[in-house]
Amino acid sequence: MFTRVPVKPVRLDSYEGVAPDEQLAEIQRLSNKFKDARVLHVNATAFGGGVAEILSTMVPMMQDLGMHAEWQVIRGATEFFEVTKAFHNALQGMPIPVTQHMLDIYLRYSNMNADLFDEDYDFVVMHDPQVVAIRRLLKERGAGTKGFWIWRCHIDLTDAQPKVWEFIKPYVECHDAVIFTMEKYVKSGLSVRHIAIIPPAIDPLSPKNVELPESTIHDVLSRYGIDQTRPLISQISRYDPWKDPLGVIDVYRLVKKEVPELQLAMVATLASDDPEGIDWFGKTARHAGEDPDIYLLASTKDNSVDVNVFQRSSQVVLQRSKREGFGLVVTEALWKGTPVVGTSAGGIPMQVLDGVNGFIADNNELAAEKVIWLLRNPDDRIRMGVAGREHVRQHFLITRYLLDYLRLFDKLYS
Ligand code: UPG
Repeated sequence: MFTRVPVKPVRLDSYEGVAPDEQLAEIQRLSNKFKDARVLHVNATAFGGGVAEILSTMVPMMQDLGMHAEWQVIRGATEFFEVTKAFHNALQGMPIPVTQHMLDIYLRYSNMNADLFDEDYDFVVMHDPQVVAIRRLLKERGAGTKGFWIWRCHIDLTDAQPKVWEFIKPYVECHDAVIFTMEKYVKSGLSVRHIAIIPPAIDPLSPKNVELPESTIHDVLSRYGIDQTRPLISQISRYDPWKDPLGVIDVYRLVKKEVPELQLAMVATLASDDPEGIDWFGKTARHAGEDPDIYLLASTKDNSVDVNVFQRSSQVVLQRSKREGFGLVVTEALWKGTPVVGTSAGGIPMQVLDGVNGFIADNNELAAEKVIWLLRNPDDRIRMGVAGREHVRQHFLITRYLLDYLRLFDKLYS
């Protein structure tokens, strides 16, 4: 066994009246086929980042449907996570060198993790490149052959560096199905039995997304010293080159020329599988300089309520990503009725409908112009916020995501 992650129970009937009725009915109908199914989700970190966020709800939801669902994380040390972060960057298109030594480290840890796999499941869902090799390594030993194995790719592969993609491709192809967030991430020549396109989703009832009392909002903002009488914009994202934290500050500076009372909050966790986080935090802090209106937060523990507060009390949320598989932070902000000024990276335009619930702006000048417009037009901001929440309700709630998984399980069974 890898390391089991405990999850808090979730009841599906509590989503009645929040998620669309037809989704809930279809989940109940399909799940009858999978009562008692043994399902294992495996990823690299129990905390920090989008995958952990999704699994903390998806796994207990499956349990509530009667499945024996579990979440486990693989074991690894810094040298392994440095390599997997380099893979992640190369797969998102960064031209970084990948050496034989790095491939050796990757395979050594993957083999070590394969040694830990000792039970059979009906469905095993492996999340992201950190865990992609394990199935094939098991097969080579004549193990891990029971059940259906699914590889779930959370990242934007559009410009994947060929060397790294070609390295992982045979491992990907050892799965019975692969899930991508968008059609455009499917690499040509990939040979697997099932390819499913499933965008991720958020849990509307988690502490990160529920409505909050005014007193909580007030307390959190006061704790960080935010002036609640002045405008606030924020970006909630790991300190990571793909999230362009320096660009966020540049946009803020452009807006501040027109709106001098503006404040900026950047809110992040430091994930255990992301060794670059600290360096990028330092770079961001140096770029921010001495500006007292820039608030840089970096948490090493769950800060869901803080995230909730910043997403709902900012007038505008920024998402300046250069690559973004999907961007749960965008979904979360839209769900709270806050317009988002995003880029056209990856999954952002699926969520931010330009001029409807926010704006797509790829350069900093245009982004600043859109932020200024939103700050100066509160009625339009509210109208856009309502549209954003409804867009998420229809397409990006966890119930739809669960349903898509059940549909894939069903396809694999038949
Ligand atoms: N988060 C916190 N605290 C913070 C900052 C972030 O809890 O201080 C959460 C955030 O609320 C969100 C998650 O971390 O729930 C971040 O998810 P996301 O915005 O999706 O980014 P990544 O961590 O980079 O997740 C990867 C992909 C992303 C995709 C996600 C799920 O990069 O594009 O949406 O996986 O497929």
